[in-house]
Amino acid sequence: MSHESILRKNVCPLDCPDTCSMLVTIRQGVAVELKGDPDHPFTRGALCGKMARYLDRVYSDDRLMQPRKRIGRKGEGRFETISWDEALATIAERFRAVADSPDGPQAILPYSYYGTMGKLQASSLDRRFFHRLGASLLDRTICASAGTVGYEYTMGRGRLGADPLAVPGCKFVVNWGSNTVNTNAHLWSLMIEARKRNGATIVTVDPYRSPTAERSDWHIQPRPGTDAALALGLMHVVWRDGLADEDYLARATIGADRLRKRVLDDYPPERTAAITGVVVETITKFARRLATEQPSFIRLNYGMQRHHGGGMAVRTIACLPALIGSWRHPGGGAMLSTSGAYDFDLARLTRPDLAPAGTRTVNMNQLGEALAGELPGPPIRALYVYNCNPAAVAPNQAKVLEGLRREDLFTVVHELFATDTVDYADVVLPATSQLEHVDVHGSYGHHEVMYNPRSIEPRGECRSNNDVFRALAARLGFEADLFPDDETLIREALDGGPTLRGVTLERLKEAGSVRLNLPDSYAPFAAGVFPTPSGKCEFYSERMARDGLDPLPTYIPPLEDPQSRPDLAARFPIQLLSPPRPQFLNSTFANSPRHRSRAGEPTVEMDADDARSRHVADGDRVEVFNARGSFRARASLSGAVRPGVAVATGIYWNKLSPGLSNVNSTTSSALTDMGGGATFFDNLVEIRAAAETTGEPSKVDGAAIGSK
Ligand SMILES: Nc1nc2c(c(=O)[nH]1)N[C@H]1C(S)=C(S)[C@@H](COP(=O)(O)OP(=O)(O)OC[C@H]3O[C@@H](n4cnc5c(=O)[nH]c(N)nc54)[C@H](O)[C@@H]3O)O[C@H]1N2
Ligand SMILES: Nc1nc2c(c(=O)[nH]1)N[C@H]1C(S)=C(S)[C@@H](COP(=O)(O)OP(=O)(O)OC[C@H]3O[C@@H](n4cnc5c(=O)[nH]c(N)nc54)[C@H](O)[C@@H]3O)O[C@H]1N2
Ligand code: SF4
Ligand SMILES: [Mo]
Repeated sequence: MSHESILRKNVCPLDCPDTCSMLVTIRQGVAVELKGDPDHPFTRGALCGKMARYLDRVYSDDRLMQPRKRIGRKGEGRFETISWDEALATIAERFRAVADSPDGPQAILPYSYYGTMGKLQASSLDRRFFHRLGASLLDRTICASAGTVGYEYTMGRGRLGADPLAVPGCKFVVNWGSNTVNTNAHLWSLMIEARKRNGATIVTVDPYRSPTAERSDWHIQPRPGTDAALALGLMHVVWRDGLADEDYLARATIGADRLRKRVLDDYPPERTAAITGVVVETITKFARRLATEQPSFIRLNYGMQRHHGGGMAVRTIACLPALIGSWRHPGGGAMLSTSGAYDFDLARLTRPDLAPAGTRTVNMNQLGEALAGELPGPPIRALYVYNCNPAAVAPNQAKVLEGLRREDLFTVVHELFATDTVDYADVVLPATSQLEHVDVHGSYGHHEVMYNPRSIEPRGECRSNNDVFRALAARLGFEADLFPDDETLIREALDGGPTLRGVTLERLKEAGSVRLNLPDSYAPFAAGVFPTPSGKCEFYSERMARDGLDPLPTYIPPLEDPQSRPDLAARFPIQLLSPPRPQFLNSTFANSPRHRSRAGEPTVEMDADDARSRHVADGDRVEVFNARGSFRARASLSGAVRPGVAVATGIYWNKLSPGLSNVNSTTSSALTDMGGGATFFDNLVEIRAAAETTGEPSKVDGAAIGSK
């Protein structure tokens, strides 16, 4: 038998802006090595520590290998193996029964996010299937929708921004609500290059001394959720001190006079300092350096979006580069996401036209409310979860779990592992890993299109998302031509707009990764033309006025903040942030033994005085709680937060956590000011010392996970 190795290029499927190219060595049908691809222009041969061990995950004994049906109570995780034929027949029969009942097909809810970012396995035949079925639509708001809407009001369609590859040419680099070191590691490398090459200063604006803040030259530590106020204070200094780029302002912006008046009247540094907790000297110095040390670059990320005023915060910060003229330079300006640069034909892939007119939309952040029947429309009687682990990641967890526990709810979960969500399924379907299915990827952190071949055969009886939707469509008698093979879908996706011209499946298969049709030195707003209704950067937005929002940038306080809610803070005085733990990708890897041992137990970082007054010492077990719920963690007094703030990084699985619940038992399902986004970080809690052992987590690698 031949022992020859084959080398394939695959794509990291995770919900991470870097979208790395991976070189996989296959020997006798088995992937034996996986490493970074040095030829990839953005990721340049390096994988992060999480994905370097992806083969452990692909070949894990804990993989779900066959369909299963529930034999225990919901949440217990007891199942027995069934055939695909029985699984598909059961689902088709139940969906048909619900669709034909007086509640109609809208009583069926798909629930997914980006367990894989692949265009095919994340949003193609799944959408066609549920549209054709007439199921409720899902608004996928759990991550990025507040900032997306806020940025687009200001900057226009496509959320275009600075070219990350040009960052090494910058002089002043800001991580604003971004833990770039861990969440966008390859951009961090380019920031370090800017520091080495130009002596660039790296600044991080974050209430938490994150790994990124620690490695930065300057850490600015505002109170959570006050970023818009800080940005308005910066604008005040810029205008007051004559540092605005008047030529760019006149040519490329609309509403500058009104904004100038507002910030000069309402946001003097003293008031800004009182709101943000950042001292006047810091505000002044930050404004002056950002304006004068050009090109300046702002990596705008998700930290500030997970507060009630998150959309307005992103919009407000997005006005800064136009005020100081940094869009003139390659690399200058701001970057939220590069995904809008991809002209994929998404409508053709997902076929929204197949959904009956007037179909209701459910906001995914309100899964608990939806399952409790508190939203308009028919009750949810069937739920189909894929690419997502809502029992662990969705806010207001107690309510979500209460809904998932409903005996009259028919739940399907398609997964690779027996997650917290799987434990509530009636039918569990085993999913393929990224090496076992075909896909095509864009990115939200660079400008390459990438092809992911099937490099190994599916393990066990695993099937890809698209394969399952093809099979279900056939069982329900849907038109076969709506559910073609994956290559046809890739060709349809690529047959899009100008940035994809010349990007073909053949080229992708040959090269693995192809740059979008964009100029090499990409500076989208150098000429001062924006894809907004006015053609300008909209400091004043008529559309916002029409949508009932303040048309000018403003500060919208968090819903749960001692300044805006002293009554609530009297009971729950601590603002809790819960960004990702570096070793996990959301809740992915939280069951992988190596990742877990590196991540350690759940922790909550607290201020030392806050701890002392609660009789808590470093390393003590504590309970973090509010009216919504509680979880357990070890106190860490590392000096990373100010008094009144705490950080519990996640996302741990409930069943693998001490106390059997994670941070989302405390988070709120209130929505952001725009975009219907989640407010995970807008969360007042109290912390108290807890007994050392209460509630043992399930074993990590043994039979206690799920039914195995
Ligand atoms: N290792 C790793 N990488 C990831 C992920 C992961 O789970 N693990 N998740 C991926 C996904 S899905 C996403 S969306 C991105 C998220 O990546 P980022 O955008 O970096 O988001 P977070 O890490 O959630 O938050 C960034 C920082 O914002 C801070 N922050 C919290 N509140 C505020 C605030 O009010 N103002 C400011 N200025 N900062 C605030 C947090 O303390 C945190 O350090 O990362 C992706 N990359
Ligand atoms: N408290 C708090 N909560 C948060 C966040 C936070 O910062 N704090 N972050 C939020 C953010 S930014 C996000 S994006 C969400 C993410 O939440 P999720 O989208 O749920 O992300 P993951 O936890 O990574 O779970 C994805 C699941 O998809 C599965 N999967 C992977 N590939 C496939 C496939 O091909 N097919 C199928 N069927 N399944 C697959 C994986 O095994 C994994 O269990 O969480 C949100 N929740
Ligand atoms: S998680 Fe992000 S950094 Fe890590 S390999 Fe995947 S794309 Fe690259
Ligand atoms: Mo996300």
